[in-house]
Amino acid sequence: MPHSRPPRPQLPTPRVEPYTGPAGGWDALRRSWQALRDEHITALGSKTLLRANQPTGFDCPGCAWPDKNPHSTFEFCENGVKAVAAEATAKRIDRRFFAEHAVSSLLERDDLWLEAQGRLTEPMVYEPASDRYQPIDWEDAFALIAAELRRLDSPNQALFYTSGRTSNEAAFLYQLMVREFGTNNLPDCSNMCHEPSGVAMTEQIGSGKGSVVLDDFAHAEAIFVFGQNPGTNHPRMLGELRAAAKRGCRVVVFNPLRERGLERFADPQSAVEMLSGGSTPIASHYFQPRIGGDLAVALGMAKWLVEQGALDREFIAAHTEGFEALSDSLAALNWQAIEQQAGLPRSDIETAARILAGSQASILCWGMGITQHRRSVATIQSLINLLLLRGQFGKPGAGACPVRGHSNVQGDRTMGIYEKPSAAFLDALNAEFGFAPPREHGFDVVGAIDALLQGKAQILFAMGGNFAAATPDSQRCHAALRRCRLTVQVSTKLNRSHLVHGEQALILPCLGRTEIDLQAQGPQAVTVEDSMSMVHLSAGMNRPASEQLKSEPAIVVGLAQALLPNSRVPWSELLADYDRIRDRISKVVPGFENFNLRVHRPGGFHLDHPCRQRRFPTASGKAKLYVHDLLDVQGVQGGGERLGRFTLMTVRSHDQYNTTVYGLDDRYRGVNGERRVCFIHPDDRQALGFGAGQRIDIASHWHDGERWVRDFLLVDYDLPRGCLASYFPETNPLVPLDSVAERAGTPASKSIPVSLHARSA
Ligand SMILES: Nc1nc2c(c(=O)[nH]1)N[C@H]1C(S)=C(S)[C@@H](COP(=O)(O)OP(=O)(O)OC[C@H]3O[C@@H](n4cnc5c(=O)[nH]c(N)nc54)[C@H](O)[C@@H]3O)O[C@H]1N2
Ligand SMILES: Nc1nc2c(c(=O)[nH]1)N[C@H]1C(S)=C(S)[C@@H](COP(=O)(O)OP(=O)(O)OC[C@H]3O[C@@H](n4cnc5c(=O)[nH]c(N)nc54)[C@H](O)[C@@H]3O)O[C@H]1N2
Ligand SMILES: [Mo]
Repeated sequence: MPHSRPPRPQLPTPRVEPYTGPAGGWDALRRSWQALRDEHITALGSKTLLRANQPTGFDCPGCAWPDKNPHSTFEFCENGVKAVAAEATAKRIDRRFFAEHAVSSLLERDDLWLEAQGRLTEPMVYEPASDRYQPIDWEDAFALIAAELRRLDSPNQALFYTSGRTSNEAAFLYQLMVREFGTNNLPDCSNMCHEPSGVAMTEQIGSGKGSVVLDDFAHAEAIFVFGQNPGTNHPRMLGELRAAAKRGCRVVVFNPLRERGLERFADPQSAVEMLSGGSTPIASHYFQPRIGGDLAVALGMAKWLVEQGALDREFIAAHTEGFEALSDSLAALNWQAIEQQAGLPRSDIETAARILAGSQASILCWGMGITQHRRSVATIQSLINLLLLRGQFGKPGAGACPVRGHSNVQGDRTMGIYEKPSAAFLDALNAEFGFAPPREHGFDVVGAIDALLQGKAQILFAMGGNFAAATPDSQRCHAALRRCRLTVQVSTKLNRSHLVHGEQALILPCLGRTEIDLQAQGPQAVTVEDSMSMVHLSAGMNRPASEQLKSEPAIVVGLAQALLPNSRVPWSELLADYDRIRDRISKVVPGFENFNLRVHRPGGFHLDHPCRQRRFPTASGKAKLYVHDLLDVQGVQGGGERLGRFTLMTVRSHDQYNTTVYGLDDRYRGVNGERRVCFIHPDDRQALGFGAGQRIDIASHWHDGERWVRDFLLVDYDLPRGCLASYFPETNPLVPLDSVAERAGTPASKSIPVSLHARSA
């Protein structure tokens, strides 16, 4: 029945019951096995996993947490298994699938169903008459894109998005092609993720990257974890936290929501824990501020440190500037305002400050709970102030640790995937390749959507990712995509961005990390950079999902040759042997000297971080103590609970990788068989007159009107009053396009002002 509407999927009845076990443990192993079985790859999958994060294997396509060195045999976790299984799946989507399903019918399917169809196998082009994707030759696809790009009035009318799985080699070639074409429009997933960390730290300490290495976790006396859920998103980090907790290191958590993984963990890699049924408590202190309350927490902690004189005066004098102004502004702050904004009593904030003061080696980790707010840059700079006041740079066991998301998101930036490249980077490109790269800065993700809506851009080319689902304000973003003259998606799996497309649309299927990448000079390895600036090789060993797949570098080269016939870049030569790409990288990107030599050593190499030597490459050569005030937080919060207004944070469940939905369960939060849930404090629910398990609609409130999502299940949860949590991407329609982090442009998807409403019949 090719033309009929899809049958309504048989959804299991949602089941909500609090999860009382530890994170990890046998449940994690069971769910890993199930993931392999669901993808029909129990044998291949197990073989594949033994090569995950090994010196001669591939880099896990899951998160950016670094590998242990020396490596253990099993360098993966439950959610790494899901990511690998999703890529190595035995399921395939071929031309018959696309012939059978019109795009309009696929649009009615949910993300779980789209993902479950399997790997894309050949290039496809959209045919409006039949509303279907049809096969197209690679050469024709490249010619079509090149022709459309050349038709533009200006290269700045094209947008080139990147998601963070793209390798260093592919990213370097990609930005090279885009800049030779003539634009810096290189928005990326970072814009929605750790952009505020980069902005804040570059201004403050002269480097946008984290300063710690994995080994520091073994030397820390206190580890602070702000706004991050490692049990789900960086499970291997729990191994580090567990070891630290076991030797008495304080683990201090700030998170509005009680996250199981931060409370207890049974390490599947520990035979003793697994066989004895034991587990290890992780957090020594678990504080639940209100959403967005971290700025007040950081200011309160700093106020206490200064007032108690618990300072590293030598470090402050030698390496920082701005102490007087900071201490004056902290003295003027009153505790009542701090407590009110933080949603925590003064005593809690002082307890945390006392732990910091008593620790000679402190690490500060943070994730999306800190970056996806209007005042995230101010919050991060206020948190880094704490490290500076205590001299926590340039010694073992201390430093800043923004925990990155995608496995190579940090490397992509290093390779020049950035809409605001530095002059020095562009000069180096110019010197090496002999063309004048454009100097005008380009659009970030939010700017790109805006440019499409205003008709300033007409073409979107996406190297991976899922632009239509990951971005804010879904309705406006979809309108923007539909206005495009051409959308091109380089992808491994079917997703919403193939269905919400431009007038013309292409799907270009590519190899994944686990697959053999065969080029003219033989099988190739790529490189990636993890969250702690370790650069290492990654080589797949599975047969590609289809003979027609191309590697990302091959796709860039194919397009570059069609688009830039007079280019002096020897594209085919570079593609034949990725060592040659790395040689070019070593001439353009600082820190990559002798790249091939160093990266072929087992474990790769570490990119120097100046702050580890107490060098702060800011204009003055000193780290800056920043003054930020508490103003406006209340406004940002959307009015407070008394007005029936709540602040909603959009988070990940345990069964998803960003927009890729693997299943409908969120084990550690006790939710099964449902993703349209809204976590709420039981007293708030009762005050609104709603029953437990009632379904409601959610409206967000912004200066330009209301946005709605409907039919969400209310789930009682341990989080502060006035705060709500739901999953992304289901709630992305609620995030206003212009509600972004100040100076970083990151959508404020963790602080959406909303109200809850009974379902209209
Ligand atoms: N399995 C899996 N792994 C992943 C991903 C995935 O989707 N699935 N995504 C990858 C990517 S791209 C990224 S960026 C990372 C994301 O990893 P995380 O940063 O852990 O991302 P979130 O799930 O968004 O969770 C944010 C946490 O912040 C808390 N939070 C929200 N608002 C606030 C606040 O105002 N203050 C504080 N203190 N806490 C707050 C939430 O309760 C939640 O625990 O994970 C990466 N790894
Ligand atoms: N409301 C809300 N929105 C958010 C967030 C949030 O917390 N709340 N988080 C934000 C964050 S932190 C991020 S990083 C973004 C993520 O945004 P994106 O990076 O754009 O999204 P993903 O879901 O990671 O992309 C998944 C798709 O990538 C493709 N893919 C997978 N592997 C490969 C590969 O090796 N090569 C290629 N070419 N394609 C591949 C597959 O087709 C898959 O469908 O979302 C952001 N959006
Ligand atoms: Mo991310």
